[in-house]
Amino acid sequence: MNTAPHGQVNKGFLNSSILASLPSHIDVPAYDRSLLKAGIVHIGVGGFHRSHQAAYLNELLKSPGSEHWGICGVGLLECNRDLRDILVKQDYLYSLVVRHPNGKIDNKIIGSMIDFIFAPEDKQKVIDKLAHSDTKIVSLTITEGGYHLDSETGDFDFDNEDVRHDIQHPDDPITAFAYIIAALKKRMTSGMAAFTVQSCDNIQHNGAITRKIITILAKRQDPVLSQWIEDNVSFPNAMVDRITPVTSKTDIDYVENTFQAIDLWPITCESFTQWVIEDDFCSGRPNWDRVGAQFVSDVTPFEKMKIRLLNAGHSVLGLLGSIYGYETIDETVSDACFAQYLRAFMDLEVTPLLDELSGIDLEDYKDTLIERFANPNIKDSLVRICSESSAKLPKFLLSSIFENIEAGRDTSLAILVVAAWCYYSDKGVNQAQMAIEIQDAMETELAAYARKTAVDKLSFLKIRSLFANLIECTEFTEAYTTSIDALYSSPSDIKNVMNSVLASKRKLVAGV
Ligand code: CS2
Repeated sequence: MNTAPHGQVNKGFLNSSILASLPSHIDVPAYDRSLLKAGIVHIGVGGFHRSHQAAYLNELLKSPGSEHWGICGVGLLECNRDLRDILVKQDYLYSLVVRHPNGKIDNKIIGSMIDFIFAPEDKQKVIDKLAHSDTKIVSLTITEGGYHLDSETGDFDFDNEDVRHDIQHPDDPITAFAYIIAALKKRMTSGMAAFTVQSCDNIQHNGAITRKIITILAKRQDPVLSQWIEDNVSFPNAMVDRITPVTSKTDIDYVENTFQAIDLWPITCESFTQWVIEDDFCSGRPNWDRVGAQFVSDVTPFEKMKIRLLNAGHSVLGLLGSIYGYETIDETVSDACFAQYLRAFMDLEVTPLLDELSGIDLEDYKDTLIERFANPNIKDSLVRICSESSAKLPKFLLSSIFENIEAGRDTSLAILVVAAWCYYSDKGVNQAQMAIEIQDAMETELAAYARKTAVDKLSFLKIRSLFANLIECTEFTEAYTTSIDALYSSPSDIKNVMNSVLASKRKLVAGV
């Protein structure tokens, strides 16, 4: 994150004392923040949490009656130290700049967060907060990688170093799951009610998966605790959506000029927002439906639609666009070659996998997605989109590939994206030979396997924890080899490769 420019400070730093003096067009929290109690403890206070859940609560708090639904943020990682320092300095306030596609901008100060605990400094404080009687919901945005799931088995990775530590030292937690288990144990032992664990990550069945992880981990410690969790804790599934780019210096400067105050970590996001939640909360919940969220009994079809179209669509544009040399999603999708490829991928390789959803017209949904991606006021970098692809692609893209192969359907458009991921991991440069910034926990392993492609075309697929048994599937490997050959023989023309894969696909669909 960039910090605010120093040395030009005649504006005040954002905090409670200057709210009343901000320009009148800024939407400031008009509610009394001193009355709020932290009914929600949120682990993983990234940009997305601040543009989404915290923003929904900010709207809800504008009407009286929800004062017990303030948020206490928790940062588990050493890299959350700056965020903690900034939030403390700003009385946990931050600016949210909502940019509509037509150029309209909503400028807000979000006041729903009232505390923040930085775990590396005081782990017990986090456990005590989770176990506090005010805490009714513990919500999570710990990213797709934070769930430590193996693509091959679908199981939780007990070999992960942090997980191994947590099993051996349950009183000195590292992962979010171990903190939650320690707090639930405290609640069970002291006869308190449980809290709801609410995942807000882009994983299908995010609640069910969180339940499974927490109960099996707890079982290793104490089967009675695990059973108590099964019986008392609810884990609602949810579909979450709002595009939130990484904060840039331009965003910081915009806030300083428009809000006439210095916010060291503002958030910018698109105007679209969606939250579909299973109504399963063991200790009560805010009335999020009063401010636009939707409660349903089964979120599965919504999650699948969003993850397989939006998130996978992002990865399609991100990997192919990076190789071409684009830097943001809006510039990539404004290129007709990429827009057509994306649309064909959505129509031909994802739509057939989706269930009917009452009230949602899939054609409109896809049109809206392309408009959202094209929002020229949201500069969402391809570096962000491609970051942690090793945690994202299995859930966003490979799951559709597996389902299509299983159903005997061609999936060559998605297969080119996997081949492009290999090429991107191997070369690390775009077609103009400029370095691509790759951020991935598996970067070294990805590069090592990808670099053997010249001598073994299927080398990349040997990373079984990602690709499971795809290497044994000829429907996959034939199309993959064609794409690898095309990419490696004409590396300077990704659009040509995309057009030729798309043309073959269209012929196949037309039956010619
Ligand atoms: C993105 C998501 O990380 C990614 O690859 O697809 O962060 C996406 O912007 C959000 O899920 C939108 O709701």
